[in-house]
Amino acid sequence: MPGLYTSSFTFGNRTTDLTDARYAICGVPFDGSETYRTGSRFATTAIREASREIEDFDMLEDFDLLEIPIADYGDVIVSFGNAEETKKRTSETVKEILDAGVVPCLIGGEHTISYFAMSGFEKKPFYLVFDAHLDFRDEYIENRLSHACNTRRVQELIGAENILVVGIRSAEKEELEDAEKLGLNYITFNDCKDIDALKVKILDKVKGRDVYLSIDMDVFDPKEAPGVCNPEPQGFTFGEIVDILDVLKDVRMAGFDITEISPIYDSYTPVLGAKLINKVLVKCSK
Ligand SMILES: [Mn+2]
Repeated sequence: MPGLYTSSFTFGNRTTDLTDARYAICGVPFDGSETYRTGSRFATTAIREASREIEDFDMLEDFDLLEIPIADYGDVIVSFGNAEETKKRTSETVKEILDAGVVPCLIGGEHTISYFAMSGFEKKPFYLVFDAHLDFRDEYIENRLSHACNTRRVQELIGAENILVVGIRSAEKEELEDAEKLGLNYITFNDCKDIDALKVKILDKVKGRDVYLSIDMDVFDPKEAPGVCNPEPQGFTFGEIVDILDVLKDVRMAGFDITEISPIYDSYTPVLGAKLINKVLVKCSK
């Protein structure tokens, strides 16, 4: 516990213990397979720093975040250059959080940490992922634990029928053929223009289910979130994503992550990430 005039460097300055929390923030500063703009390992610190500057009261949602008990469980000690060991450490940390009856909220790091986290669930939840990229390659540059293969690895874990990918605007022809062959549910960005219709489509898959939510920050328009590892033109505004997150009121949140922010390219995107975490928690609690 901090003193009278000191604070601990935690998400939102929170000091709640894991045992008293409903949600646990946990960083995974791993960016070992990044293929373009690296530096997502610095996002766990940058997002915490930004979170400390955001009001606990969400005026637009008329909701006080202090009503939600949130613990900061620290960062996984990453074994750089060793994705297998990092997977083991991340999945075991997620299991620790789940065993305490708490919902894990992971901060990346690259998108691969999402697959690492899903590996820690004994009872696998539905996987709802927002991403500009399909990430459905079987391997990328001889690396099966590449961030370009995240959704493919999750599919092997839980089956394509338990995944919905939203906002896709980039994929190889072969990835799309594999996705069709394996029956992967995905909604391209062209089919995301009508937000109300999109919410209906998402709820059709997730309503009433245990859901793990994964947000790759490159699903946003790069004008909104410039500090991402693989920027992809077009994409959602922050307001649109907040609107879409209304679907969380009708699911049981099993866990979530936000990934792929590289703060060295932009100091605003971590603010967007921190605010997005707050919005997810508020939507789940209303
Ligand atoms: Mn992506």
